[in-house]
Amino acid sequence: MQRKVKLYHYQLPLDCAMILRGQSLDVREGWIIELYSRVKPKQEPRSCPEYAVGRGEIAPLPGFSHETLAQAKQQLEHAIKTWLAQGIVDLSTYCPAVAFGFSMALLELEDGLPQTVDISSHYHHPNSALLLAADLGVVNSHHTALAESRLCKLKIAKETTVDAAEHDGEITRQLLGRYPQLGLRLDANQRWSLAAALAFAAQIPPQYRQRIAFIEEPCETAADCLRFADETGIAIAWDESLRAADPWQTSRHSPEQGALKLLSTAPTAVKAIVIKPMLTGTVEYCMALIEQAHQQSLAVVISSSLESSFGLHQLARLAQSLTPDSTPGLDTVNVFTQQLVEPWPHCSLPLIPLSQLAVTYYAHQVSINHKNEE
Ligand code: OSB
Ligand code: MG
Repeated sequence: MQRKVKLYHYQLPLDCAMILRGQSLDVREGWIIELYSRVKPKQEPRSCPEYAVGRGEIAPLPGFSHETLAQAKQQLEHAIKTWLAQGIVDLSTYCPAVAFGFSMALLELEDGLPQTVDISSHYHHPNSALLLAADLGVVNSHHTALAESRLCKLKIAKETTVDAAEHDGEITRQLLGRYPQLGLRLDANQRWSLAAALAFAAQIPPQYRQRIAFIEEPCETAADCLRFADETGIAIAWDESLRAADPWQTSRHSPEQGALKLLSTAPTAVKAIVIKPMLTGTVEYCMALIEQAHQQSLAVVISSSLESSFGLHQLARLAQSLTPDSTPGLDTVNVFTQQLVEPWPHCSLPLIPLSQLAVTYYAHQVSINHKNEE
């Protein structure tokens, strides 16, 4: 057999209220795919066949992914059968979760994904900006980490009133005042009106504003986000807008009409884009977006879609290879009660090995009359 595939299914309980706000998701479901491809035996031709292995995670995020889990499963099996039969599969026609996870497995199979994460290059946190809710209790309980961090990401706009936005502004100002070395990324998930966003900014003294690297999507509309940036001098970043400009169903064959077009006209107030590969597509497509963003002098933040610790680890490796100068946004392992396959740095949650997951085997049946090679 030249190729075979194992597909592991996982279901992990989680609590993601802080990150996803209103949306409730109690169980994260997905697959780890393992691609096996036979490598030529080096010396003894009759020795056991040896296989190179590549893995990837496929996990559409309900409420964010356009594809359902059932659609992803169906497409995944189609991709598996195509790859087994032909050794090649055009992933650009598949939904983002399948396209991304399968392309990661192929990349690993071809040794294209660096194996180790160089922890020393991120002095503030091994693989990610520390992710916190804009809550005084939460902030206080992370004093030690904050005192030695260069970068922290705050989830703001939990409540959307002008008063609540002002309160978020106060907490942000206190953080910047208390920790003079700290830079901030903020994420409002399009939840503020322009008035609320301006009430937030009014709490931040102008000399502090440059230490806010960006606010992701402060307002409901892109136009208001740009107006906010114009009026306050606080930089912004695209996350949701980038994906809205790029629904894979319509623009996957002509990305220059979707996300790439949004990037080609990026105003100066836009400093960064957030790429969530699981919601975006193949590694190759993510690379095209990154290249385009870099040409526009935009920073790129590779970010989590609440993958398992296995998927987070792969994203950290990918980020290190594609965006080495930018700290990725991967501090989400704590939404889970368990880790999967790969331990995340500094995380003490119990680890589930692949052997404890339900698995399905796939192999190409050449013809019924053919003798099995193994
Ligand atoms: O709002 O950016 C978001 C995770 C899943 C879905 C949406 C979001 C997130 C995160 C991940 O915030 C963490 C990050 O981006 O730094
Ligand atoms: Mg975001």
